[in-house]
Amino acid sequence: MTELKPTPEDKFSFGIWTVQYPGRDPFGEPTRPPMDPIRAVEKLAEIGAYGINFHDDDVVPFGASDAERDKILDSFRKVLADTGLVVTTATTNLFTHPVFKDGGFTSNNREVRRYAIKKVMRNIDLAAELGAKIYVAWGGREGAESGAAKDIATALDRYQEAFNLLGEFVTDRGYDIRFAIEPKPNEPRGDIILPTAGHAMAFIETLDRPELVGINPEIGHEEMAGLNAAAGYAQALWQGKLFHIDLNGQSGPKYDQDLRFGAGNVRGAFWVVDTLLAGGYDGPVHFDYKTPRTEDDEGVWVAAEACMRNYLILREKARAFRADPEVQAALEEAKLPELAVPTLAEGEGWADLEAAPNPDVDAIGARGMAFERLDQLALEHLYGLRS
Ligand SMILES: [Mn+2]
Repeated sequence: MTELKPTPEDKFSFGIWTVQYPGRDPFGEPTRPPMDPIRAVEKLAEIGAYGINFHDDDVVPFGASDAERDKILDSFRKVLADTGLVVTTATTNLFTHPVFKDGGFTSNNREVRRYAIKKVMRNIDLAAELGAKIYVAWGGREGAESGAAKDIATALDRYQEAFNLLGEFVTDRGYDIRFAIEPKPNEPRGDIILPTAGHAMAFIETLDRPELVGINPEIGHEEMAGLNAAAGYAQALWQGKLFHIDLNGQSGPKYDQDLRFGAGNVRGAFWVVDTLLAGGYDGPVHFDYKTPRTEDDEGVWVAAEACMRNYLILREKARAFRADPEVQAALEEAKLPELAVPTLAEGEGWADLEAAPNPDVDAIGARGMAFERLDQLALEHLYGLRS
């Protein structure tokens, strides 16, 4: 096993809120003291992170005066310069303050919608100045708990209006920034609009500037919906829409566990890494998780380092899996190369197919697909029995 030390080429990036999370949950008060964003950045640099992502309110407290904001941002810029950490990504908090109780872009209250877009524009200005290339939009409060409370089609009109306006904003300002919508099925709302990667990608195609908008799928969010996260990542790559990723861990469809990457569904994590490598994803390898409230400050940094370490472990295992001659033979046996052959030959049309003889369906039906052997080889790589 090669040394599992993060390097800048790995592009590991963290939401600073991950390490700042003080352990507050719906049933209990924080178990850790607040963490200053400056310390979060310094420590992330120390453990080998390459970049960071932040919500406006993670750095500048909500409601701070302009003078306070300027002062805080000066020290934020300084710590970024001192540590060399890259701001890969930024995002807006449209969920904590009670004003956003019914959402930001899709709140029934028009004043809230106008304020939400303005809040995003203000932080995009900062994001652009700090060099962020991706602006994540997690609409956690865009949704409802009951049927008549939200007219979904009309709410989608407003969602579309917001992204069209923001696309115009970054274009007019000349910013090199693209948006990444982060789907989630529920929590904190009973049901959230754009609940899965598929819903989000379909929505994006309705926008004025679809090329400016992609998705930021989070492993846990896809698995909360009972979906295969790797398959969602694969489709996003296939559609050219995997603008950003949120890696974490989840154990099946239940509340949003936000475990460190590599915990929870380990097999799912292995296939996500395999998918990212196969698809040539080259954006930030970003972690979005919450250290459980059982942990103290030391545990926070154990979890942060473990995210990167687990990615490096799984990357090594995925590469070894793909390079294994037995795996290559098993892929052949399972007809994966044949899937890459177009169904019709060049020059053929439907009429040729109509005229073609039927295959020996009974013989084909009797033959096994040999997927079990292939999957067992993957598991043996994952379990450390092959390398
Ligand atoms: Mn989550």
